[in-house]
Amino acid sequence: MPKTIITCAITGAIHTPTMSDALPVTPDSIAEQAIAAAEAGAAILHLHARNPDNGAPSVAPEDFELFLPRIKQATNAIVNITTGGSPTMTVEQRIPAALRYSPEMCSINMGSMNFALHPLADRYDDWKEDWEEGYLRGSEANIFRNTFADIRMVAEALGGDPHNAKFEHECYDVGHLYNLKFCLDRGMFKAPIFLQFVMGVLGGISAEIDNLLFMKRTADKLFGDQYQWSVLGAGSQQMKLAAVAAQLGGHVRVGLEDSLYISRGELATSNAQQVEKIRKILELQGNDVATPDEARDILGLKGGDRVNF
Ligand code: KMH
Ligand code: ZN
Repeated sequence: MPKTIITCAITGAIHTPTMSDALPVTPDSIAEQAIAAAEAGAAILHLHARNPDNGAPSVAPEDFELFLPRIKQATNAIVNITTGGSPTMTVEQRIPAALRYSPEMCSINMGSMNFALHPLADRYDDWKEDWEEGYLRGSEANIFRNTFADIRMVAEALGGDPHNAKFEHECYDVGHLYNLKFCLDRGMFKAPIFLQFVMGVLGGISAEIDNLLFMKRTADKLFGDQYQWSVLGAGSQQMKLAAVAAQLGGHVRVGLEDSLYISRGELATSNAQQVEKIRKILELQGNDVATPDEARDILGLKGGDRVNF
């Protein structure tokens, strides 16, 4: 069985400050939690930025600057910069940070979709920041736009020289695997590709083991031995789907971007706590956890010395 790569997605753009005091939304807390997650066993850190004044999702390169060098100095972990930003933004708005900092990896979203967060808003009455409720409720009418032209633009901008970033292909449904196959056949991406099965977003496939098996069977059919895969279960199914994925030879993603909880009804105290939990589960079920350098080998990355931060 190959080693299992743990990705930790530190803050994202789904959850808002009211939902958990543990969600890192300041540059210091993003840096500290990312470093602790790496120390706990995460080989890859998937990073979004936040507006330092109010914790709103940000794609401004200068907001990434406030934590990227700190993380690089303190860890050997692979930095993966989002090009998903937040579902309300266009792809042109979402890629400048990746272009500026040239990370080893960045995400790429493999299809347009509803990306609905509005049911979350019904759970809270008092908001810490004035942007939160409108942001969540507005998602009911929003489309997360990732057309084939958008995908090609990100692939061309970041996949080849000078950046040579490896993509985390965010696939929120089975159709996104077919979108990726179409692009791969046209030479847009280099093998091995790294799939992230994103399960449990309202608008995408639900977080059920049966669906995971279907995603995996479809990927086997489309990509043969040319791919690595990982699972992100959004919300309550995070740990269960990660455990099953690793048993099937896949990699895992945890982190407060995807779930704020450590167990049913109990908020996680940090990203590192989730990494520690999945690491323990992996070790108990006989999966060896990959170091960052082992993850670089598995995914064919350019190396941590070839980033621009
Ligand atoms: N927020 C996740 C559901 C991205 O950053 O490109 C998907 C994600 C997208 O991580
Ligand atoms: Zn993300």
